This record gives sequence, structure tokens and C-alpha cells, in this order.
Amino acid sequence: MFVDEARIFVKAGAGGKGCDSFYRDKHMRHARPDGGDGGNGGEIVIIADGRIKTLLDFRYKQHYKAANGGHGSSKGKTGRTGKDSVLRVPRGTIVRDYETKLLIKDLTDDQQSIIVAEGGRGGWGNAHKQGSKPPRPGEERTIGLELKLIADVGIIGFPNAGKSTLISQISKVKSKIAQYHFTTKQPVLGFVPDEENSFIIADLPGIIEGAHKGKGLGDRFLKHAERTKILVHMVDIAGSEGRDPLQDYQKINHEINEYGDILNAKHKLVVANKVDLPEAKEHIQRFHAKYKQDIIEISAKDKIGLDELVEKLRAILCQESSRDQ
Ligand SMILES: Nc1nc2c(ncn2[C@@H]2O[C@H](COP(=O)(O)OP(=O)(O)O)[C@@H](O)[C@H]2O)c(=O)[nH]1
Ligand SMILES: [Mg+2]
Repeated sequence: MFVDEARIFVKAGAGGKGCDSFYRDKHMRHARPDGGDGGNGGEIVIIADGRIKTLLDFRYKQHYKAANGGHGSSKGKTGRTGKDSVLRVPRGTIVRDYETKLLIKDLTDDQQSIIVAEGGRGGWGNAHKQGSKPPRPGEERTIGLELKLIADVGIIGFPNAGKSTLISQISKVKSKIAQYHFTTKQPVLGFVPDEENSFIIADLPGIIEGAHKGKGLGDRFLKHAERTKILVHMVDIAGSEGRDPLQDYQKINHEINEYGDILNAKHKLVVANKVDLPEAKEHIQRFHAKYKQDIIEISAKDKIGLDELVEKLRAILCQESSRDQ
């Protein structure tokens, strides 16, 4: 599981000041106190939003403030309430107090929310029988956000098939991705942004290594693969490592079948990479002669066929999510 983390500083709004004022008309011997109360400060609210996929935005903006309450005024007028500051985070975000590490809330459901910093109460104006009272400041604290990222799309394939290249080419926010714990040269996780249908794509470690090195790696592979909706099976169709692409395809298929129902039930796309190399042509013909399987031809390096691939992935994910709802 990949973990996304962020630390943010939040400050709720301060309460507005109460007003000290007196009302008097020509018939009154004593002036009457009529100062209104200050408004309450705005709260800092964190809400889960199913449309948001990562915590990336919180690495760029780390400070959040809610508006202060307005001051009270004469004729008993209360100050306006400060506007809340609402932070939208992905579903499944765990909210903690950063200093103590104590859990504040696990936002598991869409639209679930929590106030993490309370606005200060407004001060009392002198119209109160007990007299005026000063306003209170807004709460201020450091919050830790933590999200287990679930890849929507997992890529499997032999080493050097071009998995990392594909991920970095279709993840448009490269500079942001670089801030994950992974190196830029070998990205294992990419965020493919879109107004409505962003998704996360990941290089799933271990299907081939798992087959050779035993159970531990295989389990690790499964843990990652289990929750992805689509498996992209990537073949180096040019055989640029000296292996036969058709044999690579068969070996990976064999591994997928070994894992049984969990993987068999998933959408699978076979992607033939490196079609920019001249050797690709012959292998593609051989492939079609031997298998009924459709393949999507791409060059991750030269950006051939990548838009079509991304569109296809989006379409499948869209179908899946409308089925979930
Ligand atoms: N000619 C060609 N080379 C590619 C293509 N995609 C990746 N490569 C090269 O293949 C090598 C392995 O790529 P990489 O993305 O690291 O593979 P991974 O091990 O599956 O992550 C690198 O030298 C890439 O530059 C492609 O579409 N065409
Ligand atoms: Mg790689």
C-alpha cells in the first residue's frame, strides 16, 4: 500500500469584540447600555470528498485560516459569524493531531466531516446584564493527514517493459509526483489528473519476482493488486531485452492465472509497448496470428497511443464507479 501524507497548520477565526455603547434619548435620565456581541469566529472543517484522490494539494498550501467574527455594534447588533474554512480531502483520509499523533477522525465516508479547530466565541457587548466580556481567540493546531492510496490501475510486466516510463509520461503533475517517496527515475506511482475522472496508476511490484522468489513477494503483489480495478499487462513487444515477447506474454498470463479468482475477475488490458522500434511490427503480427486477445499498441517513450490508452482506462473506471454506486 502506498501512503500519502501531509502536514497542515490550521487557525480558526477569532471571536469579534463585543461593543460598549449607550443609548439615550431626551426623556431618559440614565443612558441604557446597548452594545451588541461580537460574532463567533469561523471553524476549520475537514470534509471527505469522493472526487479527490490524493493529498497533493496540501503539500503546496499548508496554512489554512478561517475568518474572524465581526465586532458587535450599538443598538444591540451582533457581529457577523466568521466564514468557516472547509478543506476537502479524499475519502479514507485519517486526520490526526500532528503533535500528539492522536486520532481525531478517520473519514471513511463521502461527505463525512469534522471540525478540527473551533472558532473563538464572540465577546459580549455591554447590553448583557453581566456586562461585557472579551472575545476568545480561534483554536490553532497542526494537523497530520494520512491516506492509504489505492491504485485504480496496476501495471504488470517484466522488468524494463517500460512501466516507469509510461507512468511518468501520463502523470501530468510530474513535479508534484516527485515529492512522493519514490525516485523520479523509477516512478512506481502516478496520478493522472482530470476534472472529473482522475486516477492513480501504479507499477505493481513482484508478480514475476514473486514467482521466482517465493511467497513473501507474491503476497506483497497480491496486497497491491487486490484493490486495483484494472490490470494493465505490459509487454515489450520489440523484444528489446532479447526475450521473445510472446513468451513474456504467456509467462505473465500464467502468473495471473496462478493467483486465481482475485485477478481473473479484473479488467485486463494488454499493452504492447515500444512500437517505435522496428522489431515491433513482426512480433505484433505473430501475436495476432497466435492469440485472439486485443492489444493496445503504444510507445511510452515516443508518446504514441498514450491518449487512447488513458481514455480507455478512464472509460472502464467510469463504468466501474457507476456500478459501485
Ligand atoms: N524504444 C523504446 N524504449 C522504451 C520505451 N518505453 C521504455 N523504454 C526504455 O526501456 C527501458 C526500461 O524502461 P522502464 O520504464 O524503466 O521499464 P520498467 O522496468 O518496466 O519500469 C528504458 O531504457 C526506457 O527508456 C518505448 O516505448 N520505446
Ligand atoms: Mg520501473
